[in-house]
Amino acid sequence: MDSTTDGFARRDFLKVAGGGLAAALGASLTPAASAADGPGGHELPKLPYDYAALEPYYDEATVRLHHDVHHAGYVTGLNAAEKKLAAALEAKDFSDAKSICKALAFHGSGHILHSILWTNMKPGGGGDPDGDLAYAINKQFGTIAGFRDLLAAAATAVEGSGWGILAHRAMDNALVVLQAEKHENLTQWGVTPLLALDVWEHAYYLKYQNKRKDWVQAFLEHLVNWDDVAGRLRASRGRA
Ligand code: MN3
Repeated sequence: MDSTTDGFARRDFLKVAGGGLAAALGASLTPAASAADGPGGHELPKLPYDYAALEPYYDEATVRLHHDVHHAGYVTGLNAAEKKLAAALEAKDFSDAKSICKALAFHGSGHILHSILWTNMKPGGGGDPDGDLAYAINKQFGTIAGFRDLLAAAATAVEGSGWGILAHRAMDNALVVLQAEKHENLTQWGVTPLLALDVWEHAYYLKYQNKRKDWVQAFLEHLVNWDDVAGRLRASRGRA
């Protein structure tokens, strides 16, 4: 399937699926649940490659734990929060509204960003983006190298657990580089994440120990799937 055909198929699916989370998950991942499935129906997406496929830059043991335990935990947490919300609406009892909303933000954002992360990587990834994505990056940040250094610096410098993010801001068709602390803090309203680089210790500690910068470099040099990032940009522009 060439990328153009793939892009159309994804866009058609998104039109059908609708729903906020489906739209947020974006181009490359078929969301397991949309708003129509009701509260608590989210499922852990399958990896688009084998657990060991990203070796030696991303080790099998970390990928297994990261996907099967950590990402799964966010799906469970999001489903639990949605069920609590449904119960609160049913009972007209909103005394837990604060904790429910916090859980929706934390676990929902964790599920969304990890779903993007898996398709943002591929065996034999890395190199430079091309086509429309490269044009957009050059226009926004001056050079590809400058953008890469900015994203690496932002991701490496996240305070505590979080992410380095490249996002599309549909309001003015701009690209923005953001940090996320945890999964949900420091975002800018109205952006769609295109590239999500996980810098929680669980993402890299088994292999890279305390060398977060080495993980960030390995991700950008050997793992990132620019075709997926470009597909997400096309999809976000298509929704604008
Ligand atoms: Mn993670």
